[in-house]
Amino acid sequence: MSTPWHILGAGSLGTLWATRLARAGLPVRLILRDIDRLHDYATAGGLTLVEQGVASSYAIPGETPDSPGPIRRLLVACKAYDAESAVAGITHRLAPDAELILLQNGLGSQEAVAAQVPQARCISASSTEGAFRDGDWRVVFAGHGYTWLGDAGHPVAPFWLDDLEAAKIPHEWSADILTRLWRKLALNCAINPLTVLHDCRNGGLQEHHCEVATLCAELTELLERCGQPAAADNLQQEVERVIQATAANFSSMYQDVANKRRTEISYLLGHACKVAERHQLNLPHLKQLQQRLTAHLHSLGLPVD
Ligand code: NAD
Ligand code: KPL
Repeated sequence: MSTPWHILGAGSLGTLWATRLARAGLPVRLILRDIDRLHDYATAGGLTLVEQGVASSYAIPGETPDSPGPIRRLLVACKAYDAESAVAGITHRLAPDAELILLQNGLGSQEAVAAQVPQARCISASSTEGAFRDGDWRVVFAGHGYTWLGDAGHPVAPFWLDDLEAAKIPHEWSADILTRLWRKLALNCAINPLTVLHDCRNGGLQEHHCEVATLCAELTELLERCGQPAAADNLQQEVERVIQATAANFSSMYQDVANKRRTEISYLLGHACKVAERHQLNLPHLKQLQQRLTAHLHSLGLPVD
């Protein structure tokens, strides 16, 4: 029998992965936060994936961090701010050859998790797939995309990419995953906070062209300074392309704020500002953006970290 996929975080992306892997006949196990969540899940009877309006349910077995048995392959599908504490709860179960796949957006959480599990191989992922929850244990597949996976310290692709192939999860092994993560972080820093502050869809930023251009210039400087010139390449053009291509959409940060959910600010803009400071790089507009966003979140009673 092939190695089970343990999924930590039964939210949007975790469910999107779990259901597709299960549909392909692969062994999958969900790790729920605690016994109450496990009971709740057992009552629901499984996870439901809604694709093009059609709902399919999968009775994937659930467990808690305290369940017995080793974990050899773990998909960490929590938000960036939860990843470290969630992994801390299952480290005692990790097999010596365990592999972790980290689905978190932004940067900072991957390093924190890897430091916690020095014996394990940590693979970072950057995904453009889109999913959202429309009920408990129920996820809508909202946007087809791609997931890049890579391991900055070890360029050889794992054999289990075959499982993703079988599950029809579009993916590619990336030799420069850090560049991909930085590029996405830069895009998110140039777009997401401004959509929150200007209360607009991504396309609304076409009216704030100068502000976007100034941020792109500072982000380019940052990427070049921290050894990511490829991520800096034509950043402004790419940001403008994404703004146009996703003009009708609300950014993920906009949606988090609109739904009164904690944002991943610390792993996006916060991380960019922290790295700039480490390099003694003065990026006044980026810093001001962080201050404006922090003040805005604070005024709404949302966490600022
Ligand atoms: P989500 O909030 O829908 O799901 C996270 C899940 O993790 C929640 O169910 C939460 O209860 C669970 N969780 C948190 N701590 C836990 C713990 N200690 N034990 C067990 N479960 C725990 O989040 P999401 O939208 O799936 O996003 C996950 C990551 O993927 C984020 O970093 C996000 O930015 C990134 N991402 C999401 C999408 C998307 O379309 N949803 C797309 C690309 C990237
Ligand atoms: O990834 C995004 C998000 O909303 O988080 C895009 C669409 C690229 C905007 O930054």
